[in-house]
Amino acid sequence: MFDLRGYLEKTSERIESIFQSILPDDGSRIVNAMRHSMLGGGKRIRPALCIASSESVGGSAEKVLRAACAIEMIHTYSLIHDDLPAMDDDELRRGRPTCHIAFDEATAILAGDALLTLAFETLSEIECAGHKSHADLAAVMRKISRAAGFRGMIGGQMKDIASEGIVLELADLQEMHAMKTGALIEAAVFTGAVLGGGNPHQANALTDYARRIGLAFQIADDLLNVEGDPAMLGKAVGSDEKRRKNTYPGIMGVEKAKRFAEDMIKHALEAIEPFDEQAQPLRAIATFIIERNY
Ligand code: GRG
Repeated sequence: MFDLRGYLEKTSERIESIFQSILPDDGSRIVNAMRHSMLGGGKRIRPALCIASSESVGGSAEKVLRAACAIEMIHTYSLIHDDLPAMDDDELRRGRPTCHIAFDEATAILAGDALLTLAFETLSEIECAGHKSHADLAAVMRKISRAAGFRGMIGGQMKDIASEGIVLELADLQEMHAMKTGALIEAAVFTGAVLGGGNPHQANALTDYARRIGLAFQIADDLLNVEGDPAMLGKAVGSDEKRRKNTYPGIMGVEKAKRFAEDMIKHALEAIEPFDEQAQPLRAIATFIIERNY
């Protein structure tokens, strides 16, 4: 059986080591805040997906490590800003004080901005080696930029805020989450496929896989906010109901939401059925997404 725990631990070590080399400790307040949020926590699902996607098309982890680290920086920036008093106002993240609690609000805003910009600086420095063309790298940067921006994560967050207290239709909820959570997950898988040397046919199948696990990931996140253990999650639960947020369990009930997520994972696995055993990490991550308790 595939050792996903070991795979995620190794991913975490790799990402932390790359990040330490990109942003060594210089003792400044802004770097301390960036390092506080980036190091020592988080499942590292997005970088793991990027690496696993590369491996599934015969590429290596090394080929995509810097891009995977850049994607984790963008994700971490979104968590820092999402935790701010103007957003979800949370004090605990990844089992530690959120950035604005450990530092202060202004520093947390700047640390998020600095991680976002550092991510794109890091992407721009990826060497155009082997068969990779500048057009491939540009496609990756475009995909990640769109996923992070107003057509993706930020647009989804805006819809989320605007719909607090209003009951959404399922299709609108799905669109909101495809933007807020799904787009960056899809970008991580796409990046691995392209930089790993996959062909367009493989990239399409992997995109199909990514869209389905992205949706299941958000359903699982919603379910954990209802049923999860704060000690395991390293963050508070019950906040969605308090803020009258639109969630899958809220709209369709806990049991139906669970079945919906299971269905999504079944279809995701079907999308990558033609891939060989090198896609085992992708298969294990898909299953983990709905079975996780953190
Ligand atoms: C620009 C002011 C400003 C704010 C931006 C972009 C944004 C705020 C928020 C994005 C919304 C967001 C946080 C989406 C991600 C939702 C989600 C499921 C997060 C949890 O991801 P995990 O479980 O976390 O992968 P770990 O800690 O394991 O990395």
